[in-house]
Amino acid sequence: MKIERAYTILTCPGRNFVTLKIVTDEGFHGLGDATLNGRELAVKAYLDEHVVPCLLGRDPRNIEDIWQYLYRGAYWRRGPVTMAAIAAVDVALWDIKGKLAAMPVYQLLGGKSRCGAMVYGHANGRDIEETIDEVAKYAAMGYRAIRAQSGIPGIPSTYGVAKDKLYYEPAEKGLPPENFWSTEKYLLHVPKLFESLRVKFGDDVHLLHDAHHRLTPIEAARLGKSLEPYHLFWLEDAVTAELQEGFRIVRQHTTTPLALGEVFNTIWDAKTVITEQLIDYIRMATVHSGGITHLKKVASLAEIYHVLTGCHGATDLSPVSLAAALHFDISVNNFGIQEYMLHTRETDEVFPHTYSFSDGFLHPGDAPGLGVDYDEKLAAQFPYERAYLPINRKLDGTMFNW
Ligand code: EZ4
Ligand code: CO
Repeated sequence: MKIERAYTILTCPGRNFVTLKIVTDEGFHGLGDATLNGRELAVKAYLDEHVVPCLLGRDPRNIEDIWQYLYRGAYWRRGPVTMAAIAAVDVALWDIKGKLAAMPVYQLLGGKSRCGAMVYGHANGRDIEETIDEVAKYAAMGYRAIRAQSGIPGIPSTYGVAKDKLYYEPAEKGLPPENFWSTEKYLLHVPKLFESLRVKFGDDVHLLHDAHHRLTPIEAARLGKSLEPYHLFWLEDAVTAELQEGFRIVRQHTTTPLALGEVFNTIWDAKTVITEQLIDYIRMATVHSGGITHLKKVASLAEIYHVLTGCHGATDLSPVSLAAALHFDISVNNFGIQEYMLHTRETDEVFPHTYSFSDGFLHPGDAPGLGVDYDEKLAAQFPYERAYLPINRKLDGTMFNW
């Protein structure tokens, strides 16, 4: 069996997605997500110009060998563009293998470890009252776990607090918008938010929060400590993690569980925080971390250090990525939770899929492969539009993290 054709398809049904389609000489095809928010065309060119020519004629069943060929063979290792390109190939090959075996991908990964993947939804409001209303909506929809973000008094706009509620989209068309930030105001506000949420919703619902890499280790330690009475499921991206050792300081001060890794690309990015048990949840996703093949290795390392998985699942990860995550989630033993943001109706129509939500859980379905298809005709109606994540400045104008 040979790879006969492989090509990328770009579409923008509300936001940009890059998808790789691999077709075999026996008529099977597989899909892989290659979307890197705000840098989409870089991954597309990497695939079109440098990867696809090397794939033609290869046996699509040799997933591990093709992964190593693309990783080691390039000489230039790691990085989000490279690893997203490798991920797209890898996930498409798992999709093909599932179809060949006439099995859903989770069966190839060891079968089911649980009936479904618990997900968390995104509730965000301009202030505490509006955030409470949003949390109530997710609770009413059956969510067991809800991430809560609120605007901060005295700061005009905050990343992670969207205008569009249910279909939250982090990127904006055109050039990057600018947000402003004050750590002092943030650290005073967040404990008040979670105190109000516990008073309103009680102790049962899992509450999560994302700090989007904006704190220093000692500030994160303070936040974690001040949130302990509200027993968060996790505090995400408390500190940027280029310096993994920074998490030692956070860890020694607080029992609030820590989640990290949505921007990581390889196991090396997570090595110190996992092996020193500095985090509780690893957020890496197939699309930005070399696909199912690499994420399985990350999960195996994490498992022996009591770290659970919590895959990134924002709207800039396509339905192909979400499906790949779900097959992974229900098969590995050390699954923790899955992020879930609803895609727009147009996106769901471009990517018809078998996964489904019920009672706070997502289920991948039992179709052979990933269970996701791609409507190329419909996709062609939504041409690419340049869009970026916002940038963030301190109130005095200093460029800051997100
Ligand atoms: O900022 O997916 O936890 N989720 C997040 C997301 C990310 C975007 C970046 O492209 O932090 O909203
Ligand atoms: Co995040």
